[in-house]
Amino acid sequence: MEKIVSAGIVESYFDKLRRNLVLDVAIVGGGPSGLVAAYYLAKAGRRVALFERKLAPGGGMWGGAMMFNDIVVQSDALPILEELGVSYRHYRGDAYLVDSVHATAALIYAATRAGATIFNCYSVEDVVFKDERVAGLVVNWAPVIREGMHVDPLVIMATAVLEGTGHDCAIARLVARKNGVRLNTPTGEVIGERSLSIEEAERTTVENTKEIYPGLFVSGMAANGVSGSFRMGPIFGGMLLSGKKAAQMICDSL
Ligand code: 48F
Repeated sequence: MEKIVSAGIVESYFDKLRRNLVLDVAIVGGGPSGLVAAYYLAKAGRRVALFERKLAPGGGMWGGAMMFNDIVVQSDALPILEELGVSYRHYRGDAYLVDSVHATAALIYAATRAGATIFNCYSVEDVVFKDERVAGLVVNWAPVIREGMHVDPLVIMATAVLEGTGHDCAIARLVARKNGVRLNTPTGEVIGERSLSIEEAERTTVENTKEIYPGLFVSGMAANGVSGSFRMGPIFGGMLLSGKKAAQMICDSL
């Protein structure tokens, strides 16, 4: 049994990795917007993989607000919760309550069940930049990056890259800085997020979900970060709608 267990894992893992070296869409970050995008892209029949640097995908959704593990979602995002099998209950006005652990687990399950592959413990450290477009990801083990080990990365080629890295928007930043290019933002650069303002932030998260450079799309909090809009705290309707919009835009562009 010992030999079979190890052989099975090694064979299966490297087969999975080999099948995902060339993708339609590579998603950076397994927060709610990236997971929802992965679900809709896989459902549309695209070859999509998501790269998450932590052990558990889910980003900022697990912990609710200050580790009180409930989140709020508004009515316009309820059809997404229903499609993904997430339970919710009405609270007041346009606020619906969702158990954040249940919701995060459901998003991960829905994305993988639809056919998206998730590679956890992968850090995206750079992009492939070819013919003035983003053409893939440069990836390494997250612990290699954390330890500062001098180990060269691998490359994943992709027709489109979606950045769903949350508040840092690190991928857009490095694309602009390293290649001296202007992004499709009001200033041509990564502006950085503003303070908290819920209604405005929720609306602009969806509005700012777009292709910011040929081959590079942004979703979720990264979309607001690059375009200089507000943060919103533990309300997640905009994240879900942003992921769905990103998937639709990418499908249209492929
Ligand atoms: O921040 P995050 O949850 O992304 P999101 O979809 O959702 C934002 C909300 O959680 C919340 C909010 C309220 O609505 O504002 O913050 O915008 O998840 C981002 C994920 O990306 C991973 C990171 O570990 C997290 O799980 N990530 C970030 N940089 C990298 C990365 C990287 N370079 N390589 C791989 N994963």
